[in-house]
Amino acid sequence: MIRPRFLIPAALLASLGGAIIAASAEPNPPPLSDVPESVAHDGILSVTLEAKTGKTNFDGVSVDTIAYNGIFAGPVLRLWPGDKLRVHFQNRLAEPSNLHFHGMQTSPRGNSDNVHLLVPAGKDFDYEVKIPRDQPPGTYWYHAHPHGLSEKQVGLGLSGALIVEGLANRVPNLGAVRERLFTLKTVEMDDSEDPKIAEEWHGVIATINGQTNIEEAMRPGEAVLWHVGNQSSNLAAHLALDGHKFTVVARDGNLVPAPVEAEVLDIGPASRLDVLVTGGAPGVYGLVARNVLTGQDDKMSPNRTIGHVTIGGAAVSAPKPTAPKLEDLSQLSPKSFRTFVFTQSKDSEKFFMNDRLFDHARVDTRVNLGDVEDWTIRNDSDDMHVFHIHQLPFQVMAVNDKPVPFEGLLDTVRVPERGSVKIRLAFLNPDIVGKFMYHCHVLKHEDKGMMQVIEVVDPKAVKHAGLARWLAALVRRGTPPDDVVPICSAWAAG
Ligand SMILES: [Cu+2]
Repeated sequence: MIRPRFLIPAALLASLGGAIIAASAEPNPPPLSDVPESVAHDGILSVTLEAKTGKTNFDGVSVDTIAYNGIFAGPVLRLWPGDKLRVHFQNRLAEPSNLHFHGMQTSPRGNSDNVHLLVPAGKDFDYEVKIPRDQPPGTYWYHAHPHGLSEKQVGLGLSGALIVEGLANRVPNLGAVRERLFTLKTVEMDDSEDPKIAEEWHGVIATINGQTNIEEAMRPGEAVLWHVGNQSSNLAAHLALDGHKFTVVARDGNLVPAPVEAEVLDIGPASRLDVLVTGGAPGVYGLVARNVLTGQDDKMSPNRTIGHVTIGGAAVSAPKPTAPKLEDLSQLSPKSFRTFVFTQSKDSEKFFMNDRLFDHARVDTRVNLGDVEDWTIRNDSDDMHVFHIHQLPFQVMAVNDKPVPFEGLLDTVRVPERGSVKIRLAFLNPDIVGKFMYHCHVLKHEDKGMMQVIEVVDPKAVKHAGLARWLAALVRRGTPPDDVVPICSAWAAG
């Protein structure tokens, strides 16, 4: 068994990280993991995130990484729906970076969740993100999103978990449960220079909460709510716990209409699952990352053990969660239908959506606020592509043209190779007016072009902005302009 030799006591880590990111002196809820956390108080979470290069030790192997506040797993941010998140971002890299708050149904404008904005090397920037009151509680994350640099920056560590509190209260009959966080990150390595990495990991280091071997404990019969997120740049995660099944209660922060049992958690890059784990008979069980081919010769394994769960102590009885009542977008009627096709060049150097490469200055799709649309995302390749849209979740209506029953909303979905998914999007939230992105969340594909810009336009605001400009020009020149001001000009400066 591989045991990490670099474990820093949790209390020391917390004191190191806490000194940098502590939000308040008020007592915090129980920690979700050994990763330093910052918890909102009185409706505000103020943190400093410093992006800088450094070294991280994985099982005795020192690897060049990039992290926030020196924490490879990423400082954990915890807040409630309706809270304000203030991030003082310090870019101490030799290249631009920025922040995206993945899954937040918030404004894409100004200093909110605006990935059009780049923070130059060496500069600071203050983000302020209003978490909507109706943001579904659950597991989200924040990460670097500079086009062309995303794969590298996220892949070396620039991400962290963002927990919107209150999920357990929304699952009927669940009651109070212990909650734990499992942030999955894979570091893809060129291992040719380090024989030790080649022997043990063969180019892929799979970690949970920044460690190559975590130790968890629970009681027989105890139900624990695990928040599991895959923050890898490119690789899907397949997580299994020997001798146990998971009960999925939410995906991408959105409750599922009925709890679903799973033996393996299949989590594409950027996806999250909130699952209940119920402790079985006393014993030690392996936490296994499946289908991550690592090691060489006799160390070669497609199933790498990256942790253990020890079950012991007095048995307790687990609650039986029941189905929540959820909104189903199939009740809505789509007004427009669009198709987006993922393709790539033969040398895999260019990745296209509808034959276009990303251009931040171009708006590819305009949608009116209040509209409901059905989008068909087609994957005309043999590669894994994962569709993600910022600012709003969607409902999968069909896979490979076959209608699927309602399974809750998602913000990220895998598009089958040589197949398609049809999704329904309801652009109803006035906060999301503005320009934002949809893209493949395999970040090497996004960096090489597989991303587009959507603008959600409020027709009323356009009318008013147009009228204001018309009046201003009339006063200035005595003649009215013949065009209408697009809404984006109202916030471009802000
Ligand atoms: Cu892709």
